[in-house]
Amino acid sequence: MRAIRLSLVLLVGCGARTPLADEDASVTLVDAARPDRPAPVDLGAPIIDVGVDRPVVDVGVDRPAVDLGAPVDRPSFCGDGVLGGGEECDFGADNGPTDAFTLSQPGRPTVVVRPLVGPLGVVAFYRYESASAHTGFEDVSLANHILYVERSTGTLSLVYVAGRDGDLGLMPEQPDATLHVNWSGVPGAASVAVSDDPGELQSIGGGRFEGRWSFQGNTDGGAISALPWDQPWRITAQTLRTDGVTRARFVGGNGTPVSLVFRDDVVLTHRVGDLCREDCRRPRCGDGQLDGGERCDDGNIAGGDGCSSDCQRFN
Ligand SMILES: [Ca+2]
Ligand SMILES: [Ca+2]
Ligand SMILES: [Ca+2]
Ligand SMILES: [Ca+2]
Repeated sequence: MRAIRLSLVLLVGCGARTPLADEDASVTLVDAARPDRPAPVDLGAPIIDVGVDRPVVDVGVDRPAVDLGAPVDRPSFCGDGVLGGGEECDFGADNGPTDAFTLSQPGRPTVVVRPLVGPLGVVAFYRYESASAHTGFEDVSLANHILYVERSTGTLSLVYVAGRDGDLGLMPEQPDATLHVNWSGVPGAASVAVSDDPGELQSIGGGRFEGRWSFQGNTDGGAISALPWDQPWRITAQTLRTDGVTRARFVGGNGTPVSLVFRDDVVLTHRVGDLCREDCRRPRCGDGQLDGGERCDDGNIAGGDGCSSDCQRFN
């Protein structure tokens, strides 16, 4: 019996929880441990940036003056407009193409062209017969812009011819055509050498010429001569109205004719004067490039081979 009582005591002892000093006091203890908080700070109204310019505040930091010393000589380069070592010329932004003749149309790359050199005077070259031209470049519905030079005299002309002579018996025949073309920028010395047909190509003053053509089964056109070699010029051909002509090309001395956008302006530029290439080299007679101031350049400075030693004559 004693043993049983002991067990009971032990069981009671193990199952009984020792009470905390004060169960309800735990809340009170936490509160008591919290430090005193400072009184809330009044932050005032929020600062709203309404975008008002704030004055620049001079914070007054003195920057030390830096002595950069004497200017340092910079090396010259081609295109700086200063003639440097190894350069034959340097015109700065004016360095560029030196080609005597270039052809351009809006939105297309500029191409270098040369005149077609022939033995005939321009009137004979045009060979106006049966109300038509017979240069050999005529074709149905095709307009040719030809830059032509007579070999013996060096006379430079702009020839324009559209259509083809029906009397040649070639088919198809040139359909009925109406063509209005204006030229502007023609140097004052130039004049109409041939009009196909008479009166249809004429000077209207101020460097302007106009062609007003109607033709059926043949050609219309003409020639403007003599364009100066010794001054720069820029001639624009503007096609205003056309029926019966649908294609155009430029014919020069470079071999293959240059196809043109028929209705777009055609600008032929002649360059001359003191010229400097993009690589700061001067154009030279005999370098094979027809430069401003030259009438020919066959790649040598020998005469009697079609281009004289000074690039001024076709002999
Ligand atoms: Ca330079
Ligand atoms: Ca005619
Ligand atoms: Ca040359
Ligand atoms: Ca030569």
